[in-house]
Amino acid sequence: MSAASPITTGARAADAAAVVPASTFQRWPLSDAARVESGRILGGLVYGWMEDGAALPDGLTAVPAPMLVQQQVRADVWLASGPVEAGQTGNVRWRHDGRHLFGAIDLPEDGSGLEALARRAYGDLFACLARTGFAHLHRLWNYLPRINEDGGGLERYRQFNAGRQQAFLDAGQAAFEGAPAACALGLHRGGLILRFLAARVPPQPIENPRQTPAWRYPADYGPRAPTFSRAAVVCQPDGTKHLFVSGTASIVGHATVHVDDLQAQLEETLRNLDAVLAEANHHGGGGFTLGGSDAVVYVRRPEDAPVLRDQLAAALGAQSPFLRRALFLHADICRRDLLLEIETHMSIADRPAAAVAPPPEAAETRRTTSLPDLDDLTR
Ligand code: 3EB
Repeated sequence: MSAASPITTGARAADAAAVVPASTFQRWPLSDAARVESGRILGGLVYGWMEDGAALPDGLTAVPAPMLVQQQVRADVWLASGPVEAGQTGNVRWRHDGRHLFGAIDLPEDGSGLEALARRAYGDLFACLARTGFAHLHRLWNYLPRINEDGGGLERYRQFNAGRQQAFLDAGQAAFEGAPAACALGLHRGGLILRFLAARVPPQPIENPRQTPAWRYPADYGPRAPTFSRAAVVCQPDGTKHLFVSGTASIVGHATVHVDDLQAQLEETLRNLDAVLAEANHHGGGGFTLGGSDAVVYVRRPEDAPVLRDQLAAALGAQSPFLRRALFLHADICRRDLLLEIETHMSIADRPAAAVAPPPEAAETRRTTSLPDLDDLTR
């Protein structure tokens, strides 16, 4: 395949890796990601990976939540733009290529409570950034068990928020305006799981005019506000642009809307995603589209996944690129009354051939979209 030719449907990741630009997330079946030459992967997240302890390709880290609707494990792979240096700072395993740093923390609960655990994890994270010189967080993935349970007078998510915000303040990092894009989900496996992407240049924080900034939520949602922006736009010197849209749900202002109404929560979430994309395009020079992005749909009740899939098909089209690429994962959302949350990300390369290339799994995804595998939806 010549370097200029677009990636055709059915191309394998190892071939794709030869032509796609580095420093963008590429969504592949794990089996394809495993074929990428060792050392070319900076980092990434493997969705649906439930095999504790089994080895993943260097740099790839598990998100141990079951896939719903279709079952093949998927990886969002960030290719390195040069030689990778790897190390460990405290509890952080990190890898960088001189431009980006991908880090991972997996901490078991030790009985000290989630506030202390989050503060310790984030303390190590910021120590890692200080040591390596990647001062700016772009995207954080937060996963914690039993997120909606009471942790001794305070919901565990709220304890987590307290420890997270304090660690940002301890490190002199932007805990309010300018916070990174993020998500926070409850998984049914693992302890405190953090994944993050940092760089030497700051991202541009994006807010949603339909929603109160999360860092300004009133105390009804906990003593310390969550620490994230609605999205982050990053413009690279080489012309590549990235958009990371945080977990987005059925919240208007600061209130959950459409309690117990799955379809209405999805519609409100799509309105919020549209609003965030419009802001990102306004501040980031345009080109970001929902259809061009790789989403994860987190679903509280597994039986809702095929319903959401059908509603997305009705709203966006059964063959919509968004739906063909989206992953559905089983997770608890950080407010008890939320049934779903959608996050997404997109890169725009300055190489148009790569930017418009379909993902290598497009044909397979189309097939599962019309013929869903519902095996793991039955409890
Ligand atoms: C919300 O809008 C829904 O605590 O890092 C979304 C994204 C949510 C990130 C976080 C929480 C977080 O408040 C929850």
